Amino acid sequence: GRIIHLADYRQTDFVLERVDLTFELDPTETKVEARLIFHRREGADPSAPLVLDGDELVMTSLLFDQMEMDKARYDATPESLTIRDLPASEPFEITVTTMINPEANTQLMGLYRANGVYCTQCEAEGFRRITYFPDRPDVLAVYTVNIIADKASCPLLLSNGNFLGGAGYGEGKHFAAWFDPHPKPSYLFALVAGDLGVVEDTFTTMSGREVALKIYVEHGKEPRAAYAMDALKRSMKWDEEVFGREYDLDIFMIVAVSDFNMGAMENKGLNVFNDKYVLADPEIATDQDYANIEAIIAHEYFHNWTGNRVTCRDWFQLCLKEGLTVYRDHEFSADQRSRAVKRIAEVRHLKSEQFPEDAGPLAHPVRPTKYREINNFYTTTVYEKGSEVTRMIATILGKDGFKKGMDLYFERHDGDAATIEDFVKCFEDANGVDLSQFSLWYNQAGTPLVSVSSAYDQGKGEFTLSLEQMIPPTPGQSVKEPMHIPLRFGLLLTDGSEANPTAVSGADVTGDVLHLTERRQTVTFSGIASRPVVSLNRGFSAPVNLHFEQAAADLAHIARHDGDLFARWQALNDLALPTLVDAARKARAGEPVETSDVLADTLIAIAADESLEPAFRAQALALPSESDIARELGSNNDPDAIRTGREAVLAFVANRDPAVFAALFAGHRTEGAFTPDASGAGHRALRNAALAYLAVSDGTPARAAEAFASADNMTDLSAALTVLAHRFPDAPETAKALEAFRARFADNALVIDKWFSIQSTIPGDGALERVKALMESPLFNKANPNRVRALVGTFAFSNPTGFNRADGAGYRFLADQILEIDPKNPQLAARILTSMRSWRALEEVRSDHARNALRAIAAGEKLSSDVSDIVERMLK
Ligand code: B3K
Ligand code: ZN
Repeated sequence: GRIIHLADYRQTDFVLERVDLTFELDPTETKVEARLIFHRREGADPSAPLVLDGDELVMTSLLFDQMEMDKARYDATPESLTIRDLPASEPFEITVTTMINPEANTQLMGLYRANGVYCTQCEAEGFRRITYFPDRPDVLAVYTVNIIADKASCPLLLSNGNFLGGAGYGEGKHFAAWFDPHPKPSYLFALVAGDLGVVEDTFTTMSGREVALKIYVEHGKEPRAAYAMDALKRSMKWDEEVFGREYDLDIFMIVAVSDFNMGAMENKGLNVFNDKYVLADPEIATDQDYANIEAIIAHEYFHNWTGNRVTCRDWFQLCLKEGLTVYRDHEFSADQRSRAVKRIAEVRHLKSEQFPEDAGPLAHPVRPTKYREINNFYTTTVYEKGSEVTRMIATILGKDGFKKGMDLYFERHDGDAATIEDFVKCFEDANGVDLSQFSLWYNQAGTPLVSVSSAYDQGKGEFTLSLEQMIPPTPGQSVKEPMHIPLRFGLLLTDGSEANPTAVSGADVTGDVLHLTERRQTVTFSGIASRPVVSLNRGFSAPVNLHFEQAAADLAHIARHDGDLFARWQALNDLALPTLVDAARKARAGEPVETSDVLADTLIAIAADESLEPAFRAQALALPSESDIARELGSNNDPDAIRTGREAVLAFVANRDPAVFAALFAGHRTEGAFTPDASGAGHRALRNAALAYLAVSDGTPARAAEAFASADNMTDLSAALTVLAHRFPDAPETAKALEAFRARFADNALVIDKWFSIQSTIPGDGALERVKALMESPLFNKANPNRVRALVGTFAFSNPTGFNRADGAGYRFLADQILEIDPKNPQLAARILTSMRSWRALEEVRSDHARNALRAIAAGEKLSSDVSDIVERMLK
């Protein structure tokens, strides 16, 4: 495919005034009639042709102002429709009819049919698989949609906006008409038809309008949509209270489908969801599932303003809607749950997913300047780093300043297709500030490294911090400018209180935020009576790597005494990481691993501290992961040595004081009816964290088997099964539990996905054979994206030792899978392939095998542009 550049953006020559679509649905021969009214844009070239996008389209008729179009005036190929000799200024009407085959659409882009349900996915460029269209986000129009379908198999006919009416249509068919008064780009179009159950509710908006809420699920699963409905109502309320945003249609619908390439999609008034993010009850869903549902329901709902009312001018601006909307869903979840615990989870995720992306061959700016395949830019950089950039704006401007900027953004750009510059300008104008240096965060890829050293002068009562920033080179960007890095901080004294400097020089410090803006800065704090311990980058105010050699005792001090709970977790993490890195190095060299008393004792003290919330203590107990250690090591990685070292440290902690873990395990069992709230989830998380340590000190599966047998909810059940499978893969107790789990949930696809994931992440050399055997299971279904992700995706992304086997068999297996999946579902294939994004950081034997596997993929015949784009960037 050809490379698209941001710099080449230009407006369309024609303005689309309105769209009327009529669908005659049929599993293999669906007829789509699109009536499009255009006029030439003022000032546009009067001879320019109209060029519409298509993708695998078959056109059966073309009318110009209701009359058959002269063949000499157009060219139609499956990829485009070009029409010439069009009026200079007056409006004209094009009616184009296409025939499409929803059953054969295994890409799950455009209109497809899975499990008897017709459904669409149009973002980013799926609408062009339905009809010829100016399929780009800056073309906004009002849509009317007529749907005609078989009444028995499709009693339900849905599209965006408000329902206009429906009736019988003869021959067992019926029709429904929908009208969406809000101009929208084609990527927000949706159609759903089928036979589904519904859960209904209402929401009264802040101005007193009643909105009908409907969640459609498979018949019989209605009770499992209750939590999603509750989350939706809380989201609607929160967006009114916090962002002043009210819903704007009479109806809001969510449809849950089981075959979906992603999490969910924010189509106007008609969100389509992967059912994994809708369906829950205590028997089938873990606390994590509930938290995900809450976050994704909120995210898609929040898009109604950040994405739909204000959309993106072009796909380079994707973070305008995604980064901002992730920020909004993060804030929502923080308000619904424990803010500090939520932040810890976000930072863990950012570091384990985004930091590696930013450090490898797929690194790109939050706002890229070029792409070959836009589907490959729905990345953790655009989403999660994009959210962090928005968070930094809020940190720099403060709560009120941020709110003023957001209000101006909605006021100025409602109905627009906007850019990042438009967005940033609103914050500048509303606050009278200059954010030009800050804007580098959108344009420079790579995680900044901030190196810090400190000195204390007792005589002068002065404390100095020397800071230096370095932004590593990334593909296409070798030289970087210094950025504006806002670092929240505190100066902790020995008694746990905070020092209040009488003066600060060398940097702009506002409140508790230090603004690092130069390449090198030395900051002096005066009036400090005794040596303070710096708690830096509190709340992870900037998404950077810090190199700050703080003494273990200082980190332990922060971990035990900081007033900021997040900072306590971060200090614990900083305390653990060097020990784990050293352990990995020793294991690699075949030397005995050194453990750390300070680390173990600090961890255990926090775990046992009943004054702290259990969810926080559970997070504290989770040592940095194998991939965290790999990232810290940076290069020449041996995943086996990393695991061996980490296991030794973990065993040391487990055996330090097993009585503490036993007490936590016994004391935090949730009794009575299950509720998915954050507090119950915290108790379960702490109990299950303790169980994982106890399995190590016990050395036998008995306790986990007992926990499995007595679990009365999916969180405890799957946690016990994970401990059994990962710690005692060959024990008869494990085989028995896995079989009991399979038998009990065989007819529940979402739970069987867990059964596959738990087994695909069992560490060690046997993993690949296990995964291959599971692929032969009658429960495996390679046509279902959730199932493929659960088994193949989870193996490649989350089983470092199993996947990165020294003989390269894991990579060869993945290459075969990618080549098999790609012709059917390129997006799924490309996404799973990104699991190899850190291959260059592996030691030589493994990286050679990985390169060969990537080359085998690159040599594949008829690769999709999705996979070839990823594999070529990875090999570059
Ligand atoms: N906007 C969609 C993602 C679409 C992905 C297209 N490949 C879901 C979301 O971010 O809310
Ligand atoms: Zn989104």
